[in-house]
Amino acid sequence: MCKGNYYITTPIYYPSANLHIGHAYCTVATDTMARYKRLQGYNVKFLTGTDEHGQKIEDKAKEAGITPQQFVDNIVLGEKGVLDLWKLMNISYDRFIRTTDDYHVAAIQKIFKRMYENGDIYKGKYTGKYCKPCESFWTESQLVDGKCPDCGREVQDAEEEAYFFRLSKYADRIQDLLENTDFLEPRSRVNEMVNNFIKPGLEDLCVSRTSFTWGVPVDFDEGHVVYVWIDALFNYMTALGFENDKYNDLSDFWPADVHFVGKEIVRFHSIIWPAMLMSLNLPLPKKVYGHGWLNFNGEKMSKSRGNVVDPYILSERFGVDALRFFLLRTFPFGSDGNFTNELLISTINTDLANTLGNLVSRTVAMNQKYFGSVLGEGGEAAALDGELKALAADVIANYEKQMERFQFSVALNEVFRLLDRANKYIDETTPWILAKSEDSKARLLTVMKNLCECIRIAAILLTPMIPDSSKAILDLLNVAEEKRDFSALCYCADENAVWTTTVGAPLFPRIDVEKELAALEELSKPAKPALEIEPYSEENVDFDTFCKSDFRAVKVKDCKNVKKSDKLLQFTLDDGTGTDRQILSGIAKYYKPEELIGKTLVAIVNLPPRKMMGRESCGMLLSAVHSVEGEEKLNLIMIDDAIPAGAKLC
Ligand code: ME8
Repeated sequence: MCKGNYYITTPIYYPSANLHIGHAYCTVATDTMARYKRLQGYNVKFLTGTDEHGQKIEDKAKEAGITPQQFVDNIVLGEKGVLDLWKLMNISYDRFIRTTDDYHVAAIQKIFKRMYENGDIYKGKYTGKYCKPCESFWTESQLVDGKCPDCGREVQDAEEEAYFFRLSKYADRIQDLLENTDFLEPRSRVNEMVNNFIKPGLEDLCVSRTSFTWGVPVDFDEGHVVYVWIDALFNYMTALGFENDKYNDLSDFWPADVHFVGKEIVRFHSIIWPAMLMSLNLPLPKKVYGHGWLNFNGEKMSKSRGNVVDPYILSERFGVDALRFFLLRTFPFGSDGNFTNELLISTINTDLANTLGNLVSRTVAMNQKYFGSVLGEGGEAAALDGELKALAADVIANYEKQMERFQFSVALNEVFRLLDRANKYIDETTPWILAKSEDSKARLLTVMKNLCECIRIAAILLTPMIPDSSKAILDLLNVAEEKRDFSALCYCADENAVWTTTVGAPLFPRIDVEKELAALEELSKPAKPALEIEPYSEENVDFDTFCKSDFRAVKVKDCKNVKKSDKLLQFTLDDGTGTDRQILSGIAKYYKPEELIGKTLVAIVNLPPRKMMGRESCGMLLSAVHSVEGEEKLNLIMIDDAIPAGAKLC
C-alpha cells in the first residue's frame, strides 16, 4: 500500500571538473534516504542533476577550445562523467535535470519575467566584491580578511548594470521561518544564517549579469543573462513541470520533503530560495538539511591539491557498497568528516568483514553442517531468544527514528547493535556443542532460526545503504520478495518458521591493511611529470665551426669543494696529455665530490681559460640540464670507462 508521495533532491552539480568522493557523499546519502522511503512504501521522486551555466564554465570551455555546451556535455555524458559516476555508485535517481535542458531554460525565462512584473525584480547598478571562482558577489562586511568567505580567494571590485531581487523585503519572514520552524536543520545552521546573514541586514540580490553570455538570456532585455541562483534553485520545480509542459508531477510532489545540500550552499537554500518562492506565492519546501564537508587527510578536497579521492579507484578495489557504507557509517551527516584510507579499510574490516560478513557465513555454514541447509518446522525456545527479539524490536524503532532525522551513522549503530548481539548469541548458545547430542537438536534448530531472522532484519535495514550486498544476503537466506521490505520487519523465529539457506563466497573479504595502504599510496602518486625540454635552437652552426670544438674523454683524478663557494667543484683531470688539467664546474648542488672520483667524463678543452674564485678553469664539463615540475636537474655526461683519457670525441 502506498504511504504517499515523497520528494527528495540533491544539489545540482557544477560540471566544471569531474566529481569526487565529496560530491558522491551527498548523493549517496540522498539515495539512501530515497531507498529507505521506497522500502517504507512511499512513492518516491529522487531528483539530481547538473548546474551548467556561468562564467566559470564559459572560461573553461574557452581554455579548452570548445563551446560551453560541448564542455558540459563531456563532463556530464562523457566517460567517467557525472552520469557514469552515479551509475557506479548505484544511485537510484528518478529524474536528472540539466539546466541547459530547453524546458528548464524556457521556464526560467518565464519565472524571471513573473518576478519582474510583480516588482520583486528591478534594474539597478551593481558595485560589489566579486569572487570569480565561486561566481558570488559579496558585500564588504561579508568578506573574511578581505577575501571570499567561501573559498578564501581574492575578490575583485565589480560594477555593472544588473537586475536585482528584493531579498530585503523578505528578511522578517525568513528570520521567522528559520527561528520558529524546523525548516532548516541541523539547528546549528540556523544560528549561522541568522547571525551572519539576516541580522547584519539582508541586501537585495543581483540576479542578472552582462559580463558573460553562457546563461539563460533575460528575454526582455538583451545582453543580460540570468545569474546563477534563480536558474539553479528553480530546477527543483521545473523538473516537476513548473512553467513547462515536459513534466506534470508538480501537484504530486511539490513542496519537496527535503533538499539535501552542503553547508556552503545552505545560505542560498534557506534564505534566497524561500524568499523567491514567497515572491511567487508558492509553497515552501518542508525542509533543507545542510550536511558537512568531507576532507581528505585533514585538507579540503581539491583537484589542484591533488588529494581528490577517486571513487572509481576505491570502488574497484573495495566494492561500491563498502564505499557507500563507509561514507554513511563513519561521518555524522550534519558534521564535517575526515576521509583517510586507513579509516576506510579498518571500517570495512571491522564492520563488514568481521561483524556482518562473519555472522552470515558462520550461520549459513552451520545450517549446512547441522541441517543440510534446511531448517524445517519445530524447535525449542529459551529465555535468551526473547532477549534477542526484544533487542531487534528496539533496534528497528531506533533505526527508523534516526533515519527520519537523516542520522545515517546513528541508524547504522543500531543495526550493528543487533549484529553484535547476534554474534554474541552464537557464543552463548554454542551451536557446536548443541549439535553433539540428539537431545539438543530442537534447541539448535531454534538457535539457527533466530540467527537467520536477525540477519534478515539487519539486511533489510541495511538495504538503503548497501543495496547489492543486502540483496545478496537475503538471497543466501532465500527470503521471499514480500519479506524484504519494511512492512515485513516483524521478528519471527518460532516453530512455524522455515528456512533454506545457501553457502556462498565471503561477502566482504578481509583486507590486508599494510598491503592495501601501500597500493593506494602508489596509485595516488601523480603520473611521472613530463620533461620540460629547452626550446631547440633555431640557428644552425656551420660544420667547420662545430669541428673546431675539441671534445675529449677525461678521467677524474681528484674532485673537491671550493672554499667559500657552495656552487663550485674543482676537478683535477687526466686528459691523456700527462699533465693534469684543472676545470671548475658549478655543480656542487648536484654531486658530492667523492662520488665523481674515477669517473670518465666529457670535456670541451679548447675554451679560453677562465678564472673562478681566483682559480683557473681550463675547459668545461658536459652535462644534461633539464627541469621537472619547475625543479632544475643536472646529470654529468659519464661515458664508458673503457674509453681512454684524451680520446677525441666527435
Ligand atoms: O554548489 N564534501 O555545485 P557544486 C561534502 N551548483 N560535500 C561536498 C564536497 C566535499 N568535499 N565537495 C562538494 C553547487 N560538496 C551548485 C548547487 S543547487 C541548486 C546548486 C557538495 O558541484 C557541496 O557542498 O559545487 C554541494 O552541496 C554539492 O557538492 C555540489 O557542489
